[in-house]
Formats: sequence, C-alpha cells, structure tokens
Amino acid sequence: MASGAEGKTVPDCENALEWVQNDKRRFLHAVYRVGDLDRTIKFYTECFGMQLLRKRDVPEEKYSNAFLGFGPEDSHFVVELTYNYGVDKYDIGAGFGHFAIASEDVYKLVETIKAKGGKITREPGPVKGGTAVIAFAQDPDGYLFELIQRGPTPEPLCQVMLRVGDLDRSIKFYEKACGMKLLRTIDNPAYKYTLAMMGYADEYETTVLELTYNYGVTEYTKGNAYAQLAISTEDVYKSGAAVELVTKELGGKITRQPGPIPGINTKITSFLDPDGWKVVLVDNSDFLKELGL
Ligand SMILES: N[C@@H](CCC(=O)N[C@@H](CS)C(=O)NCC(=O)O)C(=O)O
Repeated sequence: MASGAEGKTVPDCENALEWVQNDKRRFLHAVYRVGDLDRTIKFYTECFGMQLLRKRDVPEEKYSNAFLGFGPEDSHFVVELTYNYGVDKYDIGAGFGHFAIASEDVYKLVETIKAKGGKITREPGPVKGGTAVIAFAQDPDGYLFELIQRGPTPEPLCQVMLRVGDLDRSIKFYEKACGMKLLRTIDNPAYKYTLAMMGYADEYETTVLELTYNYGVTEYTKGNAYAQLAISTEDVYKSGAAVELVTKELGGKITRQPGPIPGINTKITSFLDPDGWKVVLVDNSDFLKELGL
C-alpha cells in the first residue's frame, strides 16, 4: 500500500463486496413497457392466470403502471407494466429473451391460452437437446413467455432470460455486484449455447436470472421495450459502493447514485451490467412502505 489513503480505501471496498454476499436480497419485479395496459392485463389474467395486484397512474409524468403476478408483492416476483401515454408500440430488440412461467401441465396451459385467443409460437414438447417440456407464448406486445413444465412451486413466475456476450464476465458481475449465486450452467453444444441460472435461492423455489450465451455472439440490440430488473437490498449505499467497484473491473456503470427518489422517498440505486442490461436495487423497508406494509 503506497499511502495511508489507499490503505483506507481498499479495505472499505473489500468490506462492501463482502457485505453484498450477506445482504438480504430478493427479485422484486421486472419492469417493461407495453402499448395498452388493459390489453396486457386481460391477457395475463385470462391466459396465464396472473392476478392484478395494483395499478397507479402518474399523470404529471404521463405514465401508468400495473403490477401482476402469482402472489403478493411482499413475497413474490411480479411484472411491472409501464404504459407511457400515447405510445402504443415498442421495439423488443434481440437481446431480451423471455419471462418464464412454471406450470404443472404445459399442454393444458397452452390449450387455455389458445382458447383465449393467445398466440403460441412453439408447441409444447421436450426442449431441443433436452428433456424438459416447454412451450412459448407471445403476449400482445411481442414479449415471449416460456412455459416450463415442473411440479408445484411457490413462484410460478420463475425466470427472466437475457442474452449476454460473455458468460463468464456476466456470471462474475452478478455474483460480485449483485450477490447472486450461480445455481446451474447448462451447455448445449448441439444448439451452440450455454445458459447460466443465477439467483438468491433454489431455482425451483424462486425466480432466477437466466443468462444465455450463444456461441460467438457478443452483442445484441436492446430495443426500448424491456426496462429493468428490480432487486431488494438492506442498504442501497453499501450496494452502490460494491457496484461501483465491480464496474471498474468488469464493465457496466452506475446510472443513478444511491439515494431517495424525489417525491416517493424510496431509496434506490441503478446501474447497467457489462452488456447494458439495467438493474435497480431498492431499499427493502422503503419498498414495504410503498406497499403499505
Ligand atoms: N439460441 C437460443 C439459445 C437459448 C435456447 O435455445 N433456449 C431453449 C430453452 S432453455 C430454447 O429456447 N429452445 C427452443 C426449443 O426447444 O424449441 C436463444 O438465444 O434463445
């Protein structure tokens, strides 16, 4: 250590990184834009069986939100739909993959979706190169939902899939900056891709971030439809310090320094991962206050 000042900085940073690993975190919601809130609410409730949990209108900012999921927001991952007044179309881009819904009977779910007029882009059957039964449904804005057959689970809204250009770099980023665990990797050489399942608990009990690396593809278009993944934290300031440090090593950048959002007072910090995917860390007790808990 060359100077006393450096000697002081380094241990603080190390503490922040270590702290992240013990922080109490959970996936809160995925935020994305839709062209017609009522149309999407109807689709998700009728086709997927989600519940409409809350709605809010923010006329001064010309947008509305609707929150939907399979259980209350204090214990479940949900989708936060954003409708911007007057905008009825978005570009999803090539990088966003899908959300996933676990179902005990994908065949039956597909029949329900079809009966309600929903679009199935891939019929149910074993995944190419594997055995898990899957199907794909497409919502009215074009977002894909993978339907995955599995036993009963407390969290049917089970994945957010994003494509990344360097899987090792992303795994390190989400481990160090977000405190996630690498739960599983799956290499599928026949179809030239590798997946990494990342999260905070068992893959079949909670939502995971599924990172997909397609051999040789290092960049994707992002469009303007999918916005961000929100994760809870006990301390946005310590979280921000850790993210700052990790971005220096692995790329990405802080887009909002830790602090309260004016008007709402919920403390957050947001940042981009090395591929440009946005994550927002939200103070857990402020979030519970927002829910009225
Ligand atoms: N090239 C694919 C790689 C990921 C992939 O193929 N995932 C599996 C699900 S884990 C899939 O979509 N399989 C298509 C199928 O089985 O029809 C992508 O970028 O989406």
